[in-house]
Amino acid sequence: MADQDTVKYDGPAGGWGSLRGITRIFGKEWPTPGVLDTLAHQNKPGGFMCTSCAWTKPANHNAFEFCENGAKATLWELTTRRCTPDFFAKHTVSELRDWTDHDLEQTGRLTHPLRYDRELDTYVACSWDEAFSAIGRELKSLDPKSAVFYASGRASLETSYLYALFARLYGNNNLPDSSNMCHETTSVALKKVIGAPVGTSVYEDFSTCDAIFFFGQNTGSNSPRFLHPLQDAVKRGCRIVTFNPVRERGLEAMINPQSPTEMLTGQETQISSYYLQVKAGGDIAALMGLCKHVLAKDDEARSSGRSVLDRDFIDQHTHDFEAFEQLVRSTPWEQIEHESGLTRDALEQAGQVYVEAERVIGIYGMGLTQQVHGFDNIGMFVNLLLMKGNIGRDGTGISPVRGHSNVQGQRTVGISEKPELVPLDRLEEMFGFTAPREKGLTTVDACQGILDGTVKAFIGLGGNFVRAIPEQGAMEEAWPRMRLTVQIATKLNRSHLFNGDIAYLLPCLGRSEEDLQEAGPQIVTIEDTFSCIHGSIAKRKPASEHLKSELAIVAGIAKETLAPNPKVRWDEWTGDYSKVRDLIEATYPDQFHDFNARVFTPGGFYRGNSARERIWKTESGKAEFTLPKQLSAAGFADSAGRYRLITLRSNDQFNTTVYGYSDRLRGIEGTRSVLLMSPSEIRKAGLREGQVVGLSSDADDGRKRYVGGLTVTPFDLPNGCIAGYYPELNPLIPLSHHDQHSKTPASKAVPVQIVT
Ligand SMILES: Nc1nc2c(c(=O)[nH]1)N[C@H]1C(S)=C(S)[C@@H](COP(=O)(O)OP(=O)(O)OC[C@H]3O[C@@H](n4cnc5c(=O)[nH]c(N)nc54)[C@H](O)[C@@H]3O)O[C@H]1N2
Ligand SMILES: Nc1nc2c(c(=O)[nH]1)N[C@H]1C(S)=C(S)[C@@H](COP(=O)(O)OP(=O)(O)OC[C@H]3O[C@@H](n4cnc5c(=O)[nH]c(N)nc54)[C@H](O)[C@@H]3O)O[C@H]1N2
Ligand SMILES: [Mo]
Repeated sequence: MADQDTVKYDGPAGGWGSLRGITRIFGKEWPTPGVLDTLAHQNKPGGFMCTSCAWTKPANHNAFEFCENGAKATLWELTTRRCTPDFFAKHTVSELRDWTDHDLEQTGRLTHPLRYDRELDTYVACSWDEAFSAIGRELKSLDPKSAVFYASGRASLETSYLYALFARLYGNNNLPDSSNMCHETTSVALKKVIGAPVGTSVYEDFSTCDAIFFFGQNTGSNSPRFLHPLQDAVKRGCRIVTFNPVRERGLEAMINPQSPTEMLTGQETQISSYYLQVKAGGDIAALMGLCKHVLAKDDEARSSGRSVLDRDFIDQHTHDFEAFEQLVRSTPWEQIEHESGLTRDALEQAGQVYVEAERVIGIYGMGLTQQVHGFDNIGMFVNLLLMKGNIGRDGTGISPVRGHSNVQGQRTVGISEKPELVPLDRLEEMFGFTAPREKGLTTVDACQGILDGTVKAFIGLGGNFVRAIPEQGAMEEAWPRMRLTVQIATKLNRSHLFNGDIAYLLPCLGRSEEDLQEAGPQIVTIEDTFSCIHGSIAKRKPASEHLKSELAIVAGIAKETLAPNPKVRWDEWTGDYSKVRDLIEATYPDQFHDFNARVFTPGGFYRGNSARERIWKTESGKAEFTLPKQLSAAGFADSAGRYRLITLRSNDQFNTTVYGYSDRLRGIEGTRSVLLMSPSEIRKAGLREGQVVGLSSDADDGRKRYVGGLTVTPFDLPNGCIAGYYPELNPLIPLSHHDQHSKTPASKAVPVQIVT
């Protein structure tokens, strides 16, 4: 229930608010001419593929197939502001550490390759040749195992393939990706239980499903174009059930900004039939409750000769059902209610939607993956779907909504610290080398290595690693102890302000900018959340004549680092990306056959998924039921004064890129330094609205971590849970606080105390 005192936005998602959001950025960013043309072609076949989220780019697209956030991302990239060497001549790097994330990126596009000058404590312009040879020289002198090659999920399939190849030719599998902070739980859990590391639904499934269960994914902010098929589904009678501690407006109601009637009449569509405010970390218990209801209904049905469970599917296609059934039956409702924070009644009502639906899709996001027992969250969600054969049938499926626009694709073409997921034998044959076979470093391992001094070099292909990771205080201190740090980026961010002995900041083209190489303008490709591959072609004039493409930068560094090898042709590949697509096809012939010919397939080409065909590449050869050992996903015990902190994104940010200070959908304006708390918790803690407080870590390691200056803001949240913004609260997350199987940092239930 919403509390009267709660700050909240009563408007729907989409609607006029989203248009105002776009026009505000338009005013602020002075985008280059031609930006409207770019937006008109955004996410359409033969057009440019947005750099914001990984939502699909359908063949039967809308007139404008971009959302508020996609438009913001494009405008942010096509700004006329420039961050030049003159800017750095006026500001030291130490001084810039006091700037906000917003202000750093607001300086505009980076224009020149830059070297960090320690004496001047600032960046100075250098030549590309200087940068490449200095980086190559340093990498050659280091043990390859001590270097990390991070990627943030945006770079194309072509660049990503070559980046991963470079790391392996150099001698390591140290290829962590933003996915390691995000959906790595998915890659590990789904691989284990259904034998495929990605979701099984495709876009068309949304037109035939009868129910959609949402766990911890915030569609309105993070994948707004998904609201269109959702709205259509609701209109044809599909029921939506949401589990989320926060009442997110996008999952409550929406107005389609592309429908003149809806815009003029204010007619909104109610999205969720049931909205259950589960406790942060309470999903294993909530899912257990749903499964318990399904079993109870099956017992009833069986007495009259019917069945709720899909017994044929369970018998033929799954493993360990009996043990799972026993676990569900023996778990008492009181425990489920306690751990989920939900009543039996509410869970039974939601469970009944599942029982009655013939075809169900399970959607999830960071609410499930960023938990200490995130693996079990996903295992339980799959359990629920398996009970009624809701995987591998039209209109069904398990469907993680991926984050960065090409994060899934980067994993597909080899950016992975897990050598067993990469066809190393084939690479060895193609490029005549011996590939490293030892496991590489995840994000958490890389952080550990930087802290203990074993990691000596860090190359960042995009992203804002230092700001996105946990344990930010200690990490910022340790970072400068590295020998070499290199960041390939479009805009200045906090990670560029912590530098190793030798440090370079290399500016690259954005995806909306024309990429001219020897063979002419180049196409790049990306993979969306439904495993569809899309070509992207960009026409805007680059922000500076000194920029290079990401692919050319990777090739430039690789060439200076590695010994010559006639099978490795960096210049040829840089001159013509279609040759890199040929390499991808040769490496993954089943998924990427006829790659160059299929680049502009409307709606993308589907690279397939075995689990969708009910082929289970698991240990048992069947889909696995998972038996969680605990009902709480939070991974720590509750105690007096300890809260579960949820770190949230607003619709006015893309990860660490903060466009502005308007969290329109949650009604929080003008500041991000807030502590969201239910009015009853505020009273219980003896606080008052508007009071400025701090948060300190309450992890059992006893280590001091603190963030201050947070204004207590009443907000509709379950008891025991408080919330604030990512990345500002990242210093509070211990490095050891991560999913037990995948090491994804557990940013959605962090143990903290309030300090007054
Ligand atoms: N505008 C915008 N779009 C984005 C991004 C962005 O920052 N801004 N980031 C992109 C990236 S990289 C990613 S990974 C995706 C992330 O997109 P999402 O997966 O939606 O991630 P979050 O917004 O971090 O969290 C999702 C939801 O989980 C809920 N939640 C928190 N704890 C729990 C819990 O214990 N249980 C349940 N059931 N729910 C919980 C939160 O209230 C929130 O609504 O979005 C992508 N798209
Ligand atoms: N507490 C907490 N922490 C989290 C999360 C959370 O929910 N809570 N979410 C996690 C998740 S899901 C993710 S994905 C990570 C995100 O971590 P990252 O992917 O590392 O971070 P971003 O903020 O997406 O990176 C932004 C920077 O990317 C650069 N950039 C933008 N476009 C381009 C481009 O086209 N090319 C190149 N080379 N650079 C470009 C710009 O310099 C910009 O400043 O954060 C994680 N951290
Ligand atoms: Mo992400």
